[in-house]
Formats: sequence, C-alpha cells, structure tokens
Amino acid sequence: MTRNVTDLYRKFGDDRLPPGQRETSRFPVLSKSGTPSGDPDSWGIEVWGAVEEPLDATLPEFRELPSETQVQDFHCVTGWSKFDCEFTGVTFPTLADHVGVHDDAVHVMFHAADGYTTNLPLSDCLRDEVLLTWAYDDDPLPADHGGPLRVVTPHKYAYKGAKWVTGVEFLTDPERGYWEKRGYSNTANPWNEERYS
Ligand SMILES: Nc1nc2c(c(=O)[nH]1)N[C@H]1C(S)=C(S)[C@@H](COP(=O)(O)O)O[C@H]1N2
Ligand SMILES: [Mo]
Repeated sequence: MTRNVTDLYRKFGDDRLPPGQRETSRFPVLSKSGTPSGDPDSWGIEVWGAVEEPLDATLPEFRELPSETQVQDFHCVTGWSKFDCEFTGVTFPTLADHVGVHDDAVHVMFHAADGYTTNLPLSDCLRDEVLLTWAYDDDPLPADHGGPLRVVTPHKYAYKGAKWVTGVEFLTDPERGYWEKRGYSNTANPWNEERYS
C-alpha cells in the first residue's frame, strides 16, 4: 500500500508549492562534498543517546522493521520543489518506538557518512512523513540522492534530510548541524520561507 502525504502542506500553508519555490520535474543533486560510496548489504545505521535500547544494525536488518511507501513532495532551500516523489522506508515514529525514547529527549541529530549533520526538535521528527528511506520510485535509492539510506523531511527544506545517514542521536539539549551552524535556518519551514538565520 502506498500512502500519499502530499496534502501535508495544509498544516503549514495554503499552497502546495511553498512561496518563492518553482516546481521542477528533474531531481537535482545537492551535496556539500562528493558522494561517499556505500554498499547496501554492509551499510550500518546506529541509534544512540537518550534511548532505552541503542541500535546498531546493518541495512538488511534495519529493513526488517515495519516499512511503507509514501508519495511526498521535496523542497530544496535553493528554490526548487519536486512533487510526487515515491520513497520507501521506515518512519521516524516506528524507529523511535523500536528504540524507546527517554522522556528527557527533546532533540535529534542525524549523522552522515560524508561528515554532514543536521538537527531537528524531536517533535518535528515524530511525524509519519519523516522517513529513513532506501528506495526511490521502487528502485534502490541512487547514491547521489543519499543511497543506500537517507532521511526525507517533506515538512522542512531538504537539508534537514541527511543523505547517507549512519547515525541518529537523541539529545537532551538542542544542538546545530552542519548547515545550521553556517547560516541556514535552524527551523527551515518552507511555507514561512525560513531559509537563512
Ligand atoms: N549527508 C548529506 N546529506 C545532505 C546534504 C549533504 O551535503 N550531505 N545536503 C543537503 C541538502 S543542502 C539538500 S538540498 C538535500 C539534497 O538532496 P538531493 O541531492 O537528493 O536533491 O540533501 C541534504 N542532505
Ligand atoms: Mo540544500
């Protein structure tokens, strides 16, 4: 079953296309440095910090968790949006249930294989639309787009979704990630045009 979550914008604004964005049918690639290599069978994902049961899994093990396919929109802070992207993966709430999040956790830092990090409040992660995904349009997620495993955050500009994700850290105090320390908005709501801080 595929879940279409492209009506998510109604919680944040009146228009599916956020202000200042233009729609593209292409799927451009944006990375701070090159594409790290990764083999889907040996890729590892770790979850640690303020959780009951830290996780250290291979991607094949991670894929055993309940997963789903969603159709969702993708908004890049540089001004393009791509509608109707089909991603398959584990929702963040499913992962959070699996590890058991401590009551004092308030924030999350995502870590990636290229040294990238990005942060979000826990409440912004505990949405069914936040997916840790390994497939795009029924094919393995292309390496340029973050394969073997990435995060997508359709309620935020796409820099909140770490490509090549290797770690999810639950924090008891907020911290800033790579772009959040370098001038991009910490909150990143596309419908408020929160691009820079
Ligand atoms: N690990 C990692 N994740 C990343 C980035 C990066 O440089 N490294 N760039 C971010 C930015 S700025 C954007 S716009 C999106 C781009 O995703 P795409 O290349 O699939 O379009 O990935 C985000 N996630
Ligand atoms: Mo970006």
